[in-house]
This record gives sequence, C-alpha cells and structure tokens, in this order.
Amino acid sequence: MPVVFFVTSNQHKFQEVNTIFTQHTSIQLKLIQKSIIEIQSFDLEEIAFFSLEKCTQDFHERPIFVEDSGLFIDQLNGFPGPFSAYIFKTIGLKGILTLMQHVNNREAFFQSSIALKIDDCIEIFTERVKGKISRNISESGWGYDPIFIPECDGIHSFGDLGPKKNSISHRYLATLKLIRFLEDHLFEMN
Ligand code: ITT
Repeated sequence: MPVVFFVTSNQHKFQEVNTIFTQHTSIQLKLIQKSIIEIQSFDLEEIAFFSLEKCTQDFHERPIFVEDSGLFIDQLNGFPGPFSAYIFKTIGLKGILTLMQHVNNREAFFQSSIALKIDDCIEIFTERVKGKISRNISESGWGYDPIFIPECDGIHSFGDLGPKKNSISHRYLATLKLIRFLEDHLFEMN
C-alpha cells in the first residue's frame, strides 16, 4: 500500500489526520515528528509552502506534507491567525476571551492549509470552517477547540463535540482534498 509522510510536532493534528486517513483511504500515514520552521507571513498557504520547502531539504521521503492552521477572529482583524500557536502559548484562551469581552460580533473561522510535495511538484489544499467565539471556555478539546463553536452546530464548541469535530473541521475538509488528490495520483501511477 502507498505511504505518505506527515511532518508535525503536534500530536493532536497527527491523530486527527490519521483517523481521517484510516476512515477514508487505504493509503498509510507515517509521522515524522519534528518542529517546523515557519516564515512570518499573514498567509497560511505561504507559511505551509515554505515550511515544506525547508522540510524537504532535511527529509527525502515522498510524498510528504505539512499542515499550517489557525483561528481568525473577524473583530480582531483576523488575529491570532498565523500567530495562533504563539498566542495560544502566551495569552492563551483566557487572553482571547478578555480581548473579546465587549465584542458582540463573535464570528471567526478556522483555516487548514496543507502543502504536499509529490515528485517535484508542490500542491496546496486549503479549507475553512466558520463559527463563533464562545463566551466561556469548555472543558474538553485541545488548542482553541474549547472556545470555537462551529456554525453547523451553533451550540457546542469543537471541544464539546468530541470525535464529531473530526468529521466537520477545517482539517477534515482539507485532508479529504489531500486524500482525493493522492488517490488519483498514486493509484494512477501503479
Ligand atoms: P506544527 O508542528 O504542525 O506546526 P503547531 O501546533 O505549531 O504544529 P500550527 O503552527 O499550525 O501548529 O499552529 C496552529 C495552532 O492553532 C495550534 O498550535 C493550535 O493552538 C491552533 N489550532 C489549529 N488547529 C486547531 C484545531 O483543530 N483545534 C484547536 N486548535 C487548533
């Protein structure tokens, strides 16, 4: 069976993507656990592209991909966006809710951008999921999951949705695009 390599330092991301692979394809996913060097940019696709370029200098496995993701809050002009990982580690969820204390428009979206290297080509797959920032921090979930309520549910946070998150999320939709591309490409070659 074909194998594809995913470079990430984030176990949650890997588990989510691995579950999607297991449910939707016979292509196997292998983890390369490594912190990724990211350029400064407002554009997640550009960050993913350059992270992949850097990774492929160190790792020669193919096909290989990285995923860059972030939470973009409308009333904060897209903040934390490309700085999501840093902001999570510094001001955290409480800090975000404090910034949003007097904000009534709580619309936001999550974005996932996957950059894949296959042969000598780089392909980018991006998806977004709209939702709202909650007023409270729910108990379950990782990263921003406890404060993001997806539009398609409207009540529960990603954290509260448990495994259901992984059938509606930004990462799920982008990973499905990746799988469709890989299947077309890898099975056509055999
Ligand atoms: P990599 O090694 O793959 O880069 P990372 O954790 O640094 O892992 P990102 O640079 O893509 O990942 O940063 C995205 C941050 O956004 C991540 O640390 C989380 O805090 C948050 N995030 C992204 N997707 C999320 C999701 O589905 N649920 C909750 N938080 C998420």
